[in-house]
Amino acid sequence: MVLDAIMCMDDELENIEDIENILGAKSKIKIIRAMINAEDAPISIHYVSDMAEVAYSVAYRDIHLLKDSGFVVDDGGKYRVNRSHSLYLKIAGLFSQEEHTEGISISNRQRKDIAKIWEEVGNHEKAQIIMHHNADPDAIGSAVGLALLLKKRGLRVTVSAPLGISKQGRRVLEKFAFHVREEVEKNPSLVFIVDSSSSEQVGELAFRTDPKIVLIDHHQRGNLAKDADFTLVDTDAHSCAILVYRMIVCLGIPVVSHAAPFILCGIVADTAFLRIACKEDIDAVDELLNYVELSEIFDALSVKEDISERIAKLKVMRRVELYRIRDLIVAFSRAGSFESRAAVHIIRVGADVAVVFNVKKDEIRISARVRKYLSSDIDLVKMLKKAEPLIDGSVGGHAGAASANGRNPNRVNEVRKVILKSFEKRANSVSKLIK
Ligand SMILES: [Mn+2]
Repeated sequence: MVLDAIMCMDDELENIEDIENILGAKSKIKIIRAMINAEDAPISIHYVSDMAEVAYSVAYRDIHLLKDSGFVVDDGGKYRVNRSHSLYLKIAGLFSQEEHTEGISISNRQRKDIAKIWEEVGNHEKAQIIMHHNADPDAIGSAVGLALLLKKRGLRVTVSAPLGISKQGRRVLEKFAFHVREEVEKNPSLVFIVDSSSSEQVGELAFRTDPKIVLIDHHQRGNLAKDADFTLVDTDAHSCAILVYRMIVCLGIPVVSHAAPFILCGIVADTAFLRIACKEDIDAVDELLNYVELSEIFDALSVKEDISERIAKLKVMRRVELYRIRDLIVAFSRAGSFESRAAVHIIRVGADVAVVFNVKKDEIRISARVRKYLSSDIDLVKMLKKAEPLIDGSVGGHAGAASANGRNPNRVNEVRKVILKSFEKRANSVSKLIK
């Protein structure tokens, strides 16, 4: 009777999790696994409960339920799996597929997706890989890793960024020397799209042929997933590069030494320099660091700002006006552009609250930031709201990062006073630190 549900869904069973979902209890899976591992030998309930690491009472209950459904047979007070049961081969097959490779666990569903893609690759002589607009290190890491994998299979591969490459991306390509083109092949037979979910991200692809499309991505499924012929999509993956790494591991193709710097750049960049990395990411990094130094990766990902950006930041610092309210440092400044980035910069240098004005002839933009640990305490949206009538405009954003736009640029001094007044609750004296 427990297996009735499995029977109904026989065609859809792809992995152990599917059976778990139907049975609803992990204990039954453990028991079936223990009994299949015992092969033909009839075993006692005690033995099953030991092997499956479940309580005796649970083993007793589950074995009797499994017996009722015919999957387990009573053999003189001991029990064994019924090998002639219609689901036996299917379930035993699923268990034998559970395996781990080099610390990376790849689900059966993904193994199947990878196998299907690899089978299709065998029908082609060349491949076109496409990255999203302003291609970042993860797009590049996955595209190059994939390119090396396909080249090893004997395909001619073109990697293209039709809508440009980010500054960081360009640095990765220069440092580790890989050539990416802007143009996309007109007559491809096989196209891979990486790290993208919607067609807007890759632009219009005017193929003259009707190529097979393969999508490899870690974002929520968008229209690209719908239109693709094959997909390898895992929205839990932190990077697209780790999906390509899974492909390499799963297929056992020896390209890791060449692909390592690129895949590492993708993993490191998309995990915010490993701050949000999971065990799988760290295991992959551990393996890949056999081929390249981590400092090389960090160096490739650190982008030097151009001179105009640095001058703009320094000018903003020169115009800073500081106020001290007990232990709080509040900074005001002016910028001709990039006021939000200027506010972030002032916080980084040491202020607790930064407000930057961009005053134009008949327009004003205000950007405010607060140090992260204070954002539950200080609500910048509320703070700027009080200035709305003064600037004849409106406020948007979040407690920790807000901005305001207005049509009246002439009352900046009053705006500053209103903002400082909002800190009065904290202290009865506000002292200006530096003129
Ligand atoms: Mn990504």
